[in-house]
Amino acid sequence: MGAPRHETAPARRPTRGPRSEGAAAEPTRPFKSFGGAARARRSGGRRAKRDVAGGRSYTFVASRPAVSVILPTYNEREALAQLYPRLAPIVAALGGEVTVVDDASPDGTAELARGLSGPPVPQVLERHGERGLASAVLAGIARTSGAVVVVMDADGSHPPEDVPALVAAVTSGGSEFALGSRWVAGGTAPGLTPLRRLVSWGARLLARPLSDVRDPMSGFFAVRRSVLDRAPLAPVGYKIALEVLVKCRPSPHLEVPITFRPRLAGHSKLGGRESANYLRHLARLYLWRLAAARRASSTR
Ligand SMILES: Nc1nc2c(ncn2[C@@H]2O[C@H](COP(=O)(O)OP(=O)(O)OP(=O)(O)O)[C@@H](O)[C@H]2O)c(=O)[nH]1
Ligand SMILES: [Mg+2]
Repeated sequence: MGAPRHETAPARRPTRGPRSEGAAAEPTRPFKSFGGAARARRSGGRRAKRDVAGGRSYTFVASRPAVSVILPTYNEREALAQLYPRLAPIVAALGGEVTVVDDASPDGTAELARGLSGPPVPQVLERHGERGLASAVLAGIARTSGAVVVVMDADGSHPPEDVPALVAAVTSGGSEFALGSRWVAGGTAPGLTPLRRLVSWGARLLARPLSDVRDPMSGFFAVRRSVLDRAPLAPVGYKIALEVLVKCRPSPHLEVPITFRPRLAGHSKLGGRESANYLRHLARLYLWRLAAARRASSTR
């Protein structure tokens, strides 16, 4: 078990969508380097170091993790402390890593995260002067290299016990994208109040023409990293899964039933602003779809 890896990012918005495994160019991202390990991840997750001892030469190769789990956090100190001991062994069994992306939470979430033990010990990316779930997730994706990316909330609503099923769906299961879903057979949402159910129903209705999934509002998913390179991702607000579904068109994709739990501790950051962001996001996705249809018909 090594020391916790962490870094601090200055306030700047990522300029591009996430990169796929094997991409060779250096990213134009404003993050301080992790050093050799970071360069190794960016260049495909491999680092060769030669060490000569007693006339013999050894080569050490750090392999790319199979799965990169991204945990965006804002004021989740207490919830993360409860979640991580459940999540870590599950991720370790998958050969994965965890990256916590915290936006300088006043409650000291980043500090707590840096003290979490593994394996895997989480990487902590702390952003200053920037807020936003979507940009936090994209920053986390850009700083990792696992062939499969898992995105989940850090408040315990998304059960870590469901991570293996999502990952299996995109590895051995043959899907490109697997969505943790509350609204397919076997899925439930005891964590939602009647009002939240109603809002969720309306929001799903608005997204219906964009995607055939039953739970486009879900923020719990696994995706093959290569899928994320198909389009520039720039979601407004919370709904990253919908952005990936519409712009990257993963095929086949499937929904895995989950039980959406009440948050373990702390408070929701979902408010009126996020509802407005959702409507803006939907409008952008409809325009994207329209432009894609026009491009397709003009090339015919
Ligand atoms: N880095 C970062 N993470 C955020 C931000 N806003 C929310 N999050 C995290 O994103 C996840 C989802 O946010 P929640 O507040 O739980 O939203 P929600 O799940 O829709 O709402 P509840 O069901 O009421 O919990 C949590 O892990 C939050 O800590 C943000 O601005 N920056
Ligand atoms: Mg939540």
